[in-house]
Amino acid sequence: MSQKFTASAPANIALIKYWGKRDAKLFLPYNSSFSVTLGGLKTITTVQFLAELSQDELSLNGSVLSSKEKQYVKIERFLNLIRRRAKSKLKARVVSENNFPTGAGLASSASGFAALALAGSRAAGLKMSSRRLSILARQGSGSAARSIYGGFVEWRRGVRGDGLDSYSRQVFNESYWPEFRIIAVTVSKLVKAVSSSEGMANTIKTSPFYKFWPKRAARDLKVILKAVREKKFSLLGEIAETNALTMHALMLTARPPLLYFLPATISIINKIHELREKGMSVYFTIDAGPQVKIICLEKNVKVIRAEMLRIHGVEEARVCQIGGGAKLISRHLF
Ligand code: 2P0
Repeated sequence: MSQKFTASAPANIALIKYWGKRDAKLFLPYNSSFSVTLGGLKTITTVQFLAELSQDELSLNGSVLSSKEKQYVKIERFLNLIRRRAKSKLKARVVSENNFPTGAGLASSASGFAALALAGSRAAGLKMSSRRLSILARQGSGSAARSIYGGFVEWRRGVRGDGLDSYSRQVFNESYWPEFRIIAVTVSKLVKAVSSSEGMANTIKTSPFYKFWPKRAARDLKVILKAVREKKFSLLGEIAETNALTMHALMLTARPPLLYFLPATISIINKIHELREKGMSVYFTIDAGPQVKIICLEKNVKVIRAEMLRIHGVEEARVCQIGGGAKLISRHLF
């Protein structure tokens, strides 16, 4: 029997998107990406390896996963990476909970695999550096490589074939920009039809414009790093918004086309542009789903949130500050 470990890991939102794997098995991206860690949205996961188990026992948000489910297979494969490294054959009991509604379109695989990497590696007797944890988490879900750290985070694509140079680093910590806010606006709680993994693969294969993406993302990353360093909020917002729209433009040119927007998504975009025309510094970003994440400053949160809640189809608008990184906690889930 191994010791029980529990980790908490945050969700993150990419300001420069990760879109496309050059190696699908190792989750190696074509481009580096950049995110801000979301305070208050996290996954908590407890892991214990036990001799009495004949197979992994996984429970997510209160329901036990059957070994046939896609999610079970993904997590089992990830636990195998940890077992291989720890030279262990023991099966694990894993209980994991998000403190935000699942299926609400707020990325849960990033926080989920970051928490599992930390709790799982420690439960297996491994003590890994943050860099190693980022490399491990990446192999559960690419964006999880970024959820190891708090604040502003860059995931460098790396160039090696073995992925050992494809990990995240913290650019600035969570106290760097106290006025910075993200408002997560939910327009649909339905689970998306096409997963990010499938969407990426399809875009690479069929969009004639994908070849322009890695270079464009690299240029955007350079500019946004400078904008963060100099605290130029409007420049940061502009680049983030354009980068997200460029990613969606690629998706639209895939065959079959990938359209993640709902009518309310468009209404929100229009409202943000209207507020901007009136002089407010407010921007948005959108992932592979219909929800919108608004990038703004604390002084404008009240007005923006009220405007959002007036839009037909908007279900929720959750205000997030910049959050801290993954950490071990003492309150176990079993
Ligand atoms: C991102 N997304 O940078 C991008 C932008 C969605 C759009 O990372 O296939 O769940 O598991 O590596 O990390 C969501 O995709 O994909 C994502 P996999 P993941 O946040």
